[in-house]
Amino acid sequence: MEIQELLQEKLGISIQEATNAQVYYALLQIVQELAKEKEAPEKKKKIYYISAEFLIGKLLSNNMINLGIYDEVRQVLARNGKDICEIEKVEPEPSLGNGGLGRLAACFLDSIATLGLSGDGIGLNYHLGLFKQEFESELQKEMPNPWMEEQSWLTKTEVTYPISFRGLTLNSRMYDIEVTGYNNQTNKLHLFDIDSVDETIVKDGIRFDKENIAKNLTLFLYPDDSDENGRLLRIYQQYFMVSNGARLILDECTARGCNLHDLPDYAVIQINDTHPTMVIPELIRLLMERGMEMDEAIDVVSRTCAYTNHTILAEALEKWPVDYLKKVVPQLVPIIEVLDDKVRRKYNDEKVVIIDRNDVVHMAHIDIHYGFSVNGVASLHTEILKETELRPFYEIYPEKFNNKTNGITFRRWLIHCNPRLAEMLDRRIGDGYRTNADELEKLLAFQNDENVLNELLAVKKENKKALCEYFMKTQGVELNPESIFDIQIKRLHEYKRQQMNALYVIHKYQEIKAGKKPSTPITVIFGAKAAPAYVIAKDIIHLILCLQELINNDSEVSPYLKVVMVENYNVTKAEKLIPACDISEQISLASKEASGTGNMKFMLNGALTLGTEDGANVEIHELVGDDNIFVFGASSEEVIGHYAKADYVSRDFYEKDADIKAAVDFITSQEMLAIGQEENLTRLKNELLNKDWFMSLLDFREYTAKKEEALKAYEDREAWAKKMIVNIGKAGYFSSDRTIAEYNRDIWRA
Ligand code: 26V
Repeated sequence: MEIQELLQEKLGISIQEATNAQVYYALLQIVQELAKEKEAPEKKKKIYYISAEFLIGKLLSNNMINLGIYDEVRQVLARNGKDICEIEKVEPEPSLGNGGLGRLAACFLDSIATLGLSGDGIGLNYHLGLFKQEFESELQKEMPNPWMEEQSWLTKTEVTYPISFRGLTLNSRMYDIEVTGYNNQTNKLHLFDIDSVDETIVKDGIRFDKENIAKNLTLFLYPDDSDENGRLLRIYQQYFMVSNGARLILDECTARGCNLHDLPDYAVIQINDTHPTMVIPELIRLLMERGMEMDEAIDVVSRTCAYTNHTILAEALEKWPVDYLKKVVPQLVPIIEVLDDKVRRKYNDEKVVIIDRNDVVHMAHIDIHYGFSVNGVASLHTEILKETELRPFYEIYPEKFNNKTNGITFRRWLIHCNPRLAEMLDRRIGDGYRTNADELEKLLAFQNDENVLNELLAVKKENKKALCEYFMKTQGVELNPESIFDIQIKRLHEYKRQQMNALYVIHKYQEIKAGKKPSTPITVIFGAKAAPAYVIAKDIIHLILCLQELINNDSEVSPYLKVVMVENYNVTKAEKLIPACDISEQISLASKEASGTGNMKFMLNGALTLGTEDGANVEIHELVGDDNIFVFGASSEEVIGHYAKADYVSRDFYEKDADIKAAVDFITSQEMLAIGQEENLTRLKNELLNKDWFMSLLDFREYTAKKEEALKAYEDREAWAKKMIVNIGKAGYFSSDRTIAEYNRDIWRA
């Protein structure tokens, strides 16, 4: 049936008469039915990607693109006076992740289906996604972020398991979301839940009773873990996820004819960071329950599980006190003790033990000893793991370590979010790049073609205008599309150094006040959520919002410089911001950003990177060459050296550099105190002066100099457009199809 008829039939009234919401729900049903038809028969070996986060974003348009009906639907709607963008707005965004790690999981599911691999996601059905961010008096306020509706992408299944905790058994239920591949099969995302979650226990923003597990287990993504009850709830969530996952995997493999002794021939489990690590002892436990000897169970599980590390930040590497595990999942403790005992006997090295002398369980150590693969997410990151962070493990198991540089799905991050660019590419180089990302290289042939260069600049201009309209409508902020759009959007964390960018803004403000006006106006855009208990991160947001208020209302400065912080930054907003960006801020302290994936999205959409030699920036640099990226700052070796010698003193930089001093002092100036809170601003200033753990002041000079260079380069529009071409042309490497093909070649072999 034609789409027009299908839609009409579902609606029961004419498309013209229907509301946007009615059209959305009708399309949702149609897409679900079409997706279902493409569910592929399972192969013998199946990939299970288990993750606490799947930051899937809105699904309607993405699914329609993957099913090949997007253009037809858009035209049908347009013929009937409906705008597809308005229909998209009806869909709530499921924010089931924090940032890169969760979005990566979503991109990977897309690519697994697109490559025709048999592979599903396993996670949790959080009722409230990452909090909704509101700004009030220049401060972040956290509000609940519901996304589930009567009719949604979730399909309730009959799969349910009794999951036991100490003194409590809860019956789970599995919900499925169809994962469409681009012109290919449909796989599934399985999200586990309980029926008894009670959203009414949330009070006063996002506070809730952390002890009522039957009501709160899957209520929130990342409940605040700044107190013990919060941390225990995390363990409840993690165990619930992996116990359900493990049971599902065993049941499915058995149904496919597996006798459990040969589990590794039927399943491979990719453990996304340490949140799902308990799947290892849980699987061992379940296999023993089904009659397997412990040693064999350990061996079978070790050949089935593979681990991805996503960070080297010590505070993010999970460690649980044995006491916590005893309080929640006592059944796992004897197993973890045996796993530890084996390690101790074999290696006699305190650095690689599982339970340390303080009775704390190092989750990553379980993964490394009892998994068959350990991978980092960009080549620098993997090298740092091997040489520094996980060196004792690399010495034991060199063969387990491998690198899988992250990637992004081009369906969402080009075809959907930037239709103007996609249309131009189709016309200029054909649409082969949509399935074979390397074909973007064909664009490189146009580096000296004035028409193509102009066309590319025109596309960017249109995207910037669209973003201006969006800001006007949503936040009432007027932006100048003729200005340079300099964008930093990512989780708020000190290592990502939004504070260094804010110091640049202050510096620029001071220069303009002193009469040094930039020849092209600059718009600095931020978007970030700060973890609710992360005090300094919230202070940084406060600083940025105060600067926004001060600068945008200063008629002497605002024609040349504007600052905006996007409220409630999420996937949907990223899709609007990225196509409109000129300068992509990737300024983490070298060695700290495992990979970054925003950097890839910006590059693909023709923004130029201003960044440190960190994470995947290093690979972007290698691909585009020195002339097409703006690189600055201390190298990862220097930084690691500073930490080792503890010889970085931020105050020295403050005292010997007048610009740094002036910018830092400005944080608590009269102008700022008139707008902001003294407590927050003073705390932040003191942090920079006395600690500056992520060395913003160390790199500030080079950063401002490099940014000036980028702003200058922007003025030569033709030369800039050539750089854009090189960035887009070389972005093919960062397709998650490439990443997934590598996972499958080297790890999964499915
Ligand atoms: C988590 C937390 C939670 C507690 C507060 C401090 C903190 C700091 C960092 C993290 C990161 C957890 C792991 C993570 O999200 N890693 C990200 O993974 C992306 C996908 O591989 C990668 O692109 C990012 O560079 C990396 O930060």
